[in-house]
Parts: sequence; C-alpha cells; structure tokens
Amino acid sequence: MEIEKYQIDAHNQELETEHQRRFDFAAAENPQVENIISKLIQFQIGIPSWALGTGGTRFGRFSGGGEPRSLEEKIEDIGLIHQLNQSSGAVSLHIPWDKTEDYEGVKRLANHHGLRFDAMNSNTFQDQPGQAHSYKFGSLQHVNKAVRKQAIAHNIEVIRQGVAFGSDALTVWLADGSCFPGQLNFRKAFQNTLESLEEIYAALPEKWKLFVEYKAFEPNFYSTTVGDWGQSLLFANKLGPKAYTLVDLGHHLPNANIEQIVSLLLMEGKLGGFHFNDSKYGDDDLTAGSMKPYQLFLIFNELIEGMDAKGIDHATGLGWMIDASHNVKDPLEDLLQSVEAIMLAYTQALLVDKEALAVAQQENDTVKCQEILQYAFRTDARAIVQEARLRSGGAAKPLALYRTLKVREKLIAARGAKTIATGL
Ligand code: PSV
Ligand code: MN
Ligand code: MN
Repeated sequence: MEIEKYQIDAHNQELETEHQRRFDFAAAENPQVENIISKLIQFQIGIPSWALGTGGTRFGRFSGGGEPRSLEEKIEDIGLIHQLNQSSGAVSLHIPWDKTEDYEGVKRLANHHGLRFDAMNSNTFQDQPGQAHSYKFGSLQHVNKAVRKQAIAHNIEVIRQGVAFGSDALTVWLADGSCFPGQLNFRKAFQNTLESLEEIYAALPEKWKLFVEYKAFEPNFYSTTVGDWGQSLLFANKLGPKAYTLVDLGHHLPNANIEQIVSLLLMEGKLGGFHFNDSKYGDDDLTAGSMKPYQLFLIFNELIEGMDAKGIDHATGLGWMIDASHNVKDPLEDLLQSVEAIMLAYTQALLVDKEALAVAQQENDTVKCQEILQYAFRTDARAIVQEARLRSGGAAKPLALYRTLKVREKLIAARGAKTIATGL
C-alpha cells in the first residue's frame, strides 16, 4: 500500500494553525532556524531491513501481523515510513536474510520510494542451510582455515550483491569470541580475524567502505574478538583508508562514555557509521531516545562539533542507520519514533551555542558549560523538526497519521495476520 498525497495534505491542513503558532514561537526564539531546517531536510537515516518485523528473543516471538514477506515488501514498508517523515530515505540490507534475483526490480522499487541502499550487512553469526562448516566457534577468527575461507567468501558475496543494489559499504559484525577463559588464544584470534578482513578489504570496489562494528558481549560472554572501539580501531587502522569503525549505541559496557568515543574516532578520521538504538542494560535494541535522550543529544553535540571542525558534511559524512527491533511495538510505529528522536537530538545539538561553549570551556566555567548544553537540550525542537518535514512533503504528525489511516490494519488485510519477516 501507499499513502496518497491528498491524505497527507488533509492531515497537514487540519494541524496547520497549531503548527504555525508553535513554529513562529520557535523561529523567534532561535534565529538560526532556517539554517537548521535546511540541514534537517538533507539528513536521512537508514532503516534496517531486519527491523520491519516484530523482533524475537530466545524466549519467543510474537508477530504483530502484516509483516513483510519479501524484500520487496520490506522496501514498501520503508517507503511508507519515508512518505510520512521524509527522513528515512535509505535501507540497510542483511544477507542472506534479504534475497532477490531481481536486483534491477528491487532498485526500481527503492527508487520509486526515494530510497537508496546504505551499508550491506553480512551474517556469519548463524549457520545457513547447506553450509559446509559451522560458525559455532567463530567465523573470521576460526582456528580452522576452511571455516575462515567460507566466512570470507560470504562477505565477498555480500559485496557482490551490494554492488548490484548500488550500495557502497559493507558492515561486518562478528559474533566471534569465546565463552570461557582459556577457550581462545586472543592473539591468534585477532590475527586470524585480521587476515580474513584483509581478504575482504581487498575485494572492496573503488569507492566502498568497510565498517568494523564492535560489541562488548553476546553471544559470547567471556571475550569478543571485536569487543570495543579500541579493537575495532586497531583493525581499521591496520586495514587501511577504506576501513572505519562503526558505533552501535547498544554495544558498550554500562556507563561507557559514547560521546567521548565518537569524538576521538572522528578526530582520527575513523568513524564510519552509526547504529542508533537505546538500551537500559545491554544490547537491548530499544527505540532510539527511549531511555537516554540526553546521551543521544550529547553524542550529536560531539558529532557536529567534530564534523564541523573537519568540514565534513553532516548528511553524507557518516552512515547513519538505525539498528533496533523488539517484541512489543508495531515495528513501523517504533521506527517512526526512533527517527523522530534522532531528528530531535540532532536539532537540539545544532542549537548549541558552540562559540559560547568554547569560551566557557577555555575559562573552566563548568557551570556555564552545563547551562549552555542544557539550554539547547531543553529547547522544544518539535516544531522545527515538523516544519522541516512539512517542507519536504511529509506529514505534520507521522505517527498520528499512520494510526488514522489504519496502515497496520491494511497491511494485515493485504498480507495476513501470521506473516513473519526474516531477521532476528
Ligand atoms: C549485533 O548485535 C547487531 O547489532 C549487528 O549490527 C547485526 O548486524 C545486527 O545486530 C542484526 O543482527
Ligand atoms: Mn548493530
Ligand atoms: Mn546489536
């Protein structure tokens, strides 16, 4: 299904007076608002193909119904989100969960919905039917070269498919590690992984990037071979200029200072991409901004400061992607909430008085530094984000319109109540 333009227009008209009042106030308060709006219009967030179904845990899975049954239906779902918010103009695919023989057809469909293909994701954390070797004890790190070869070949195949889609990056996330002390020789595991990544790196086309994603723990609980940003950066530095670190917000040990991590990675020119989500305990994959919106704001504050210092374009300088999916929400509503939270945090960070902050830092005026940051964080940026969305042809209130139009009910009617999307 698609949402008709007249439906968006009618919704927007109904909310116009209220929006105008709130936007006029925000514009009067924030003289740089036009500059911010043009940045917001450019800023697009990649939607992961695996977030369109109700995520499962190892305890069960509760499908919400109407889930996409094919890659085409996943693209259509992202098209719906993008129609509503005009900020979700990319899709990140996961192979082999996303399969097609008709690359041109899928590309045409994506193009029709205004979507481009963000980073491709390989999967060597599950065994696939008919596969010769098991990844039970790792993939790129494996003690057996034949297993490593199989995992390398899979990653090269993902690059091949990515080229066919028109993507330009590969994200490698490895479940590799160990569950018990003594199980693994850390140094050998690192070296095997490096050698394997070198082969994958050598297969990258000219303009491609390789994102090395790290994660502190799970599914291995004693050691993870790419366990933190230090390890990821080691790999990226050894691999070369096309290799970067990818930061997934849920992949840190509790209380890690993620804003400091991104600041230093940016300084080193090695921050490549982002997986937005939120968490209370670990890799919870909760809706972005649902737990720690201040942290999200502080991360954006560092990103903007670092990108501006280096003259990096906000919209195109990094791979901005969501990686969230869970049990209880309608996945499309959840993604609308995540994108909104990201846009709000980005806007609030754009509102920070950077010059005043630099002066206050220079004067060691800690109180003033906090005042400056929190003044921006406590600004109600909703009307600014809404104005940017309206100017791009989106809906004033995407979630409200999604519900008014009964999109989920229509998807269930078209696809059935028991469909299950591929993914975790
Ligand atoms: C692993 O937890 C991860 O965050 C990686 O990005 C995977 O590609 C994604 O989840 C989906 O499994
Ligand atoms: Mn991730
Ligand atoms: Mn994760």
